[in-house]
Amino acid sequence: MSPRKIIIDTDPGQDDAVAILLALASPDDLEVLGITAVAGNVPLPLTQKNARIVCELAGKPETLVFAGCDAPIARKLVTAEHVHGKTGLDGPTLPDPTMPLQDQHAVDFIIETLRAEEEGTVTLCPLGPLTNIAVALKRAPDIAERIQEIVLMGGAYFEVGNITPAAEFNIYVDPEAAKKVFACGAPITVMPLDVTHKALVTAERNNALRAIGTPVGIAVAEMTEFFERFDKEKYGSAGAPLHDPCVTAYLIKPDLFTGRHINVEIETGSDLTLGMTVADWWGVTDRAPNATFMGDIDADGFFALLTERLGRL
Ligand SMILES: [Ca+2]
Repeated sequence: MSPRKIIIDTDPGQDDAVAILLALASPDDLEVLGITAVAGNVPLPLTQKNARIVCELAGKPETLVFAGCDAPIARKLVTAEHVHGKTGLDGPTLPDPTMPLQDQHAVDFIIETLRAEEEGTVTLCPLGPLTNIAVALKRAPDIAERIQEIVLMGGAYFEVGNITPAAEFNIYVDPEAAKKVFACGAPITVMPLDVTHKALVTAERNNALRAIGTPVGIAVAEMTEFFERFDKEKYGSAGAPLHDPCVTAYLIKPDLFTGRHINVEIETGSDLTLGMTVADWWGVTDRAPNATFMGDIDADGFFALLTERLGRL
């Protein structure tokens, strides 16, 4: 079977970095057509730079990296330096990238790629606010039916919120974009906090990553140690949740995850619950299902996959 073609849309972010590394470590499973950066955890000049730092760390400087939207569709950008540090990639000391940033705008790349590739063969992997994807859908509505699947990290149901009591960060930052994406009609698979809060980097799991002994293994261990300080304090959990790699792990090994095909709507009107993913987990409405909303993960299997794959870089 030929590898699945993906575009990673991202706001690195240490967990984005791990998601990208997992994809680049798995060329038999995933062909990364390009990486499109968006403003999110940190502003765009840093996310596009961080994406290139990660590609070079992976030893894949030939990867195409594009810069996209620098602000949400209708709101002021909210960032998360309190979690990810000033650079977005705090933890390891990594060199500034020398590989180029592509001239083309990320949105144009997404549109052109979906039009150029055979229909139903390109999967979008949004790991940050959904601005780039929504702007592409708005500008080129014809691409919606050409998308094989959108597999995204965002939202929550049982875990409710992490940036506000009601909302997860990626959806909260650009709720209008999320609304557009969830209504686009393409198959959508969601990795919400309900899943990612079970993908915890315990000391034992982090030791296994460090024990890979390569620059990638050591950098990943240092990244997770950095944002773990914040998460442990916040959640009192055994380790930091590794959000975004759930997306790329799902594409490699979908059996690690279970969920429900349900209706998910995005709150854009209420100040109190802005960006909430109103997920009809219990099927109490007759609204049509529009997303497969994951609820559980085989965390040991996930970390085994991650450790084995990162060891290949
Ligand atoms: Ca992210």
